[in-house]
Amino acid sequence: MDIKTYLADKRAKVDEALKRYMPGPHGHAGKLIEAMNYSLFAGGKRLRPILCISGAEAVGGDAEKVLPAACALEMIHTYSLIHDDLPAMDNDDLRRGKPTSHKTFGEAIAILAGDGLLTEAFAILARLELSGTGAADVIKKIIGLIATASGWQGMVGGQAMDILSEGKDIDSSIMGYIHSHKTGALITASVTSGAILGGCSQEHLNDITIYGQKIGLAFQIADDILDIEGNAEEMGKGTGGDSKKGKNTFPSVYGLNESKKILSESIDYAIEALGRFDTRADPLRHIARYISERKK
Ligand code: GRG
Repeated sequence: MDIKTYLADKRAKVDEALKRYMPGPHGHAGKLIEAMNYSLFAGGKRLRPILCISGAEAVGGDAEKVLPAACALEMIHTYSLIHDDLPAMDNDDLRRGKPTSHKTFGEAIAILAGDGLLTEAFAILARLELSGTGAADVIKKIIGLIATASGWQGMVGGQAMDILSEGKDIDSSIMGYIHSHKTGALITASVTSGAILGGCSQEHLNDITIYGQKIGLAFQIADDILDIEGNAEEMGKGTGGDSKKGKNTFPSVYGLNESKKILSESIDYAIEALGRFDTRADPLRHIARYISERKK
């Protein structure tokens, strides 16, 4: 299979569905909706929604049925990027090749656009049963799983620890905590929620959870390496920011060569975890490779 064509095709499907979920600016919330759409449609890779779809397909599920959940995951991810870019956090000017939300709309509207996307995601998830996506107990399970992965036990917890440890020497256990939570938790929840909605067995869910954790780790290492070796224009955001801000990254803790080795081992491990899956999991296998080779 050609992974680039697969990703482009799925990205287009996710974009179409996101447009159905997000109205154009109107009424008194017009400016807020404009800010939500600005970041949502600024050109992300749509990795998390694609993982949700590929996770469902890997266990014989229907891609169309998981589209609403896939869109919700992208909304949560976009909220996290808007808030991460704020002056109180990373203070970044560029995201997805465009001025960040707070640069365009001001800090208050950027915060609220993030809040609006996060809460809308859960409104979409809560309506899944009505759209015929699955049974109530399955939907309840994935709402809990996505909420936990996004909140203090997941992404928000990792982000807090990342900020609290800036400029400090941290050991590998804190480093592992930060990245498995900040980046890994939502990536893992994306692929596992897709698999659950696709009707997977507990055995397959265990395997796919390991796959998610390993590609989540690989994704973060690749991101840290790109901050050193990447091309700012291609990536649509500045590079070199991690070391300027005294951030603890894989290269700063393990060195560049060791980081590349851990990256490659994580990808191999992720693919091995799918040993029990048939060819329907090939997109997941290709996505794992794509993560280590990505340029943006
Ligand atoms: C503010 C609660 C809160 C959390 C922020 C995701 C995150 C947590 C911060 C982003 C910081 C960062 C650059 C992390 C590295 C990995 C990462 C999540 C990169 C951005 O995700 P991509 O590459 O972005 O999937 P696109 O734009 O393609 O969707």
